[in-house]
Amino acid sequence: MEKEYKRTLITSALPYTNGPVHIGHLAGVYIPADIYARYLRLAGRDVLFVGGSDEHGVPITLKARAEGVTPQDIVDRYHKLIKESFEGLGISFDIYSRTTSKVHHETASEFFRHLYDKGEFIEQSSEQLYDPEAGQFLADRYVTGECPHCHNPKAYGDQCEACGTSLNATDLINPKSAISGATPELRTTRHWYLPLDKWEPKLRQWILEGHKEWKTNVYGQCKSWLDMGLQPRAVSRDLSWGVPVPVEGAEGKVLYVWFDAPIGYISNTKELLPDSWEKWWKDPESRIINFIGKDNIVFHCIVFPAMMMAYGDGFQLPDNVPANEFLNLEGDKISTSRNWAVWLNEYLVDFPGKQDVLRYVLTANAPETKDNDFTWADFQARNNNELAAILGNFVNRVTVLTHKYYGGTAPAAGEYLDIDNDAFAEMERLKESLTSNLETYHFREALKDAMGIARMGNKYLQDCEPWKVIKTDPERVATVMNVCLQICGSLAVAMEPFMPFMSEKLVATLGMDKPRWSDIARRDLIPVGRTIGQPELLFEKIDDEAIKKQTDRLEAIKKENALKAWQPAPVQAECKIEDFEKLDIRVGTVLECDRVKKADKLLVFKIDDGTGEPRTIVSGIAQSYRPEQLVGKQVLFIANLAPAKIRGIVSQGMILSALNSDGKLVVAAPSAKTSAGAQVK
Ligand code: B3M
Ligand code: ZN
Repeated sequence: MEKEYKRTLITSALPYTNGPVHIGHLAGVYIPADIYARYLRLAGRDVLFVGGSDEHGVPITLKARAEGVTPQDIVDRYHKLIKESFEGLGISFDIYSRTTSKVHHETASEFFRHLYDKGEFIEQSSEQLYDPEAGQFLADRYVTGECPHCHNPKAYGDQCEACGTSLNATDLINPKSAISGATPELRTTRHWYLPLDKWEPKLRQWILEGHKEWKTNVYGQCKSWLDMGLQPRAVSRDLSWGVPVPVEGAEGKVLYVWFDAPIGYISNTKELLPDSWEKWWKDPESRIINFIGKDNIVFHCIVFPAMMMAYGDGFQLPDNVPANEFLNLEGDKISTSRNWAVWLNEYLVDFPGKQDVLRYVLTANAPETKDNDFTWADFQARNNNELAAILGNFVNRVTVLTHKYYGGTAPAAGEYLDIDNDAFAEMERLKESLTSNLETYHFREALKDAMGIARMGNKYLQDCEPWKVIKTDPERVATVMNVCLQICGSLAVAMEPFMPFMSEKLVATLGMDKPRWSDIARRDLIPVGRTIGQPELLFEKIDDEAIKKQTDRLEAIKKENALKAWQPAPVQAECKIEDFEKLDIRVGTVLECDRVKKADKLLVFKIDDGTGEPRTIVSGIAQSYRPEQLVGKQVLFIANLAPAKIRGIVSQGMILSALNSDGKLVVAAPSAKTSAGAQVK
């Protein structure tokens, strides 16, 4: 039998405030955490759901530098944006605070100081990369270079995103400063290290023996870390942005962002409950669940637990860390720096009132066991074919018929037939499966169960055909409609964790009290005589135009990114002046220009080359120019190229053009009107 806990503390990873949150964050962390919190609350359990912004770390200072503002400006901007958009999506945090708060600085500082006083750190000097131009040490993302493992040329000083390896800045091949571009030099500096190796046996015991029930991706990553052997890890940095190291002689040093950020969970609990926070962290009858993405596993399962073990004083380790894999967007990795994302704040503007649709799609397609892909086509299909056609349609038919037959008052059920009893039994079965999937963090499956209630309702209604039976057996119809209303009521409860906005509407339409989990599958949830509100559409169809707007935007970003990534081709092997002089390049004026039939790349030109006899040239630039754009223009052409037959036309030369970064050809031309036939020297 699973242990019954008195209370559950749910945390969700603290997003960095260097950009807005996107669908990857939502699908991986915030929606699952919110579903779980909402479910536990409905089930009457004592829950605390803690979130907040992670406002330290190098990416924030780099962004500030790039914009010429202070790091505080950056975190203020994104903290506000992120907090508001979470609210907009109905993420039901009990507190959403930030790591620049006073409480957090004090808490993190005290945490470090306590470990320091207990002698839990190793103090060590080492050689670190230093930027002589910027006059500072280069921690983490301040350096880029080649990954020593996979040779990705753009690895960061703390991690290679291509192969996922976590790195030390000094591991990089050909390191470059992200501040000045300078090649860093090595200088000696002193730091504090947490000896993870000291905690290895305890961590092994706790995870590998004690938590075999963890998700395989989480358990597997922990096991491979532990099997590789743990090393001491530096917990301070030579930076100015962060929580200052609270030790004498540590000027210019701050806590490593991954040391202070998880303490943020504690600080935020403390900020909300200054007098009773400890019971959530230290009472063995409480349990802690950390919702995170897969790139955060090591910090939550190894580093933070080691910090807590070192701290002692009854701090409990997480009971589970249900980390998700990654969500891709239209087949490509989501990336803040490449703007390849669907941003929550923009979604809320583009699709007002459709928060539940995003919540639904991201849950139905959640990357629980493997990376998954979000596409706008799937988003539209799930809205139109599932939410509107199944769930919305069922509720709508039931409310319409209740108004039509009973003036909007819930009718009494007569004697139940098998089909009615089966409907309740099926709901009971779905409720059980739904509950057990929620308890074990299988939210995709849980959502399928909840949708199963709507599918079942549709089928029941279809099988019972009240619109036919009403003519012959109105009493039977009263029973059927009563059962249908109970199914609607159950849906309002079962869907609440996933789609709270639609649930709230449905609860109001059905005149229900505050829903409780135990209400699902009840036969008397909607009592006889209850006034049912007017039918309203829970989900509208989403049309192609709205989807095209989104895919066009992504298309434009893709082009922009290709442009940014463009680099000139390497310079060809050296040639002699004599080689160049062999080419006779001249100015010509375009007299005529036409498409070449059945060749979509070719244009055929008549060029005035000054001889009085028009010259014919075929050129492969039809995808960059329409013929009429070129008539009357001057071009440069090679006059002494051996004639060649192209599509039956003899081409006497070649028009010069440059291949632009956007893939289009641009015709080379003299900068001022020039005599036809003039030679380029
Ligand atoms: N800010 C990393 C991230 O957003 C980090 C999480 C901190 S959780 C304590 O991926
Ligand atoms: Zn790599």
